[in-house]
Amino acid sequence: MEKFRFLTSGESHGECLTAIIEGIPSGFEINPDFINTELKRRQSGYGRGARMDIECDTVEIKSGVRFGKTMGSPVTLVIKNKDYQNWQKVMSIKPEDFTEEKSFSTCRPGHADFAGSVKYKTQDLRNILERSSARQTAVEVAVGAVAKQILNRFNIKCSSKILQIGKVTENFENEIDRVKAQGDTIGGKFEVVYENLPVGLGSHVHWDKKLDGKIAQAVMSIPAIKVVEIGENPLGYAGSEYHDEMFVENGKVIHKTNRAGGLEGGMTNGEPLVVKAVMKPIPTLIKPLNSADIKTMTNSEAHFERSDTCAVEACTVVAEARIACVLVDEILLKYGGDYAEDIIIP
Ligand code: EPS
Repeated sequence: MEKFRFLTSGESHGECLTAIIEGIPSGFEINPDFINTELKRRQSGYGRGARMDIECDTVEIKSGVRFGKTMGSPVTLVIKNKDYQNWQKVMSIKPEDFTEEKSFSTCRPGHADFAGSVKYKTQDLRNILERSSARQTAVEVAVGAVAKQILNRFNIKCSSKILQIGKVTENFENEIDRVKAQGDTIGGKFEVVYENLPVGLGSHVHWDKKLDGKIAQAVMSIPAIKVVEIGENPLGYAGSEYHDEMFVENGKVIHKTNRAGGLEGGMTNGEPLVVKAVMKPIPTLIKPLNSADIKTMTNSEAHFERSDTCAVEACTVVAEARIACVLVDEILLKYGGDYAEDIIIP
């Protein structure tokens, strides 16, 4: 992202999560209540774990907003980890506080533990878990909630729904209960839709400017995502069945179907943007899988810490947020502007 950029920091059991957003023009209304509503959405959903009973994610806006509006300067967001009070010793920055409490060396298959331990040369997998945990997505949702408030000015609206949990397309809660009773976890498929986008966001001229590619990267890099689709999966369709025919109605070009999911040639085509994604089952399992202990180099059972049975609902909120950030960036790239009124979408 070139115009709307952000960096995040923070560990799952550290003091707080932080984001600095750069590139927001002045004059956009930012309401922290809306950010907190989004944070609550991420925390809820059937199948979440015990950590969500501890946290009550609330944003603190530390810079860049004055009297309810952006100032053009970087916006800093902070979310405190309530659980930090139970982890202060384990997460201390002081060398004299060294402890092996909560350290572990048996990798969780499917998580970042093994590759992270080799890459960052540590036998204490706590150092990898802390940043690879999906806890990080809380502050990303806060950033996305800022982006959504920018999109709101242009009447660009978002919705999402769960399509599938495991193999089940209805009665999601029953399926989550069934899996939970077995000490297991389950993934699923969801859909995010953005409506009222102008035609021509993105570009066909270079691979790295194509909006489908940018969205795929933004969604694919959410923890546990393995598949991203735009519109209908074309497998099995003939060309005549798949492509959305065009018509002119009331002097406007329209599509009566939207199998392309609102993107043609890497650009928005005026139809709703439809993004679907598949989340794998969370890899932190109560009933551990066979794994390797990288300290003793012996076969061992994977590390278990409390976990969610299913976080697909939370993941839809994270995907909404990631896509919102990409869309704001595209709008700023196409229409420019240093203050809100300066940005006019024809
Ligand atoms: C999460 C917080 C984490 C996990 C979960 C997501 O908290 P804790 O590790 O203290 O239980 O509940 O992350 C994972 C299960 C994972 O594998 O990354 C959150 O805030 O969403």
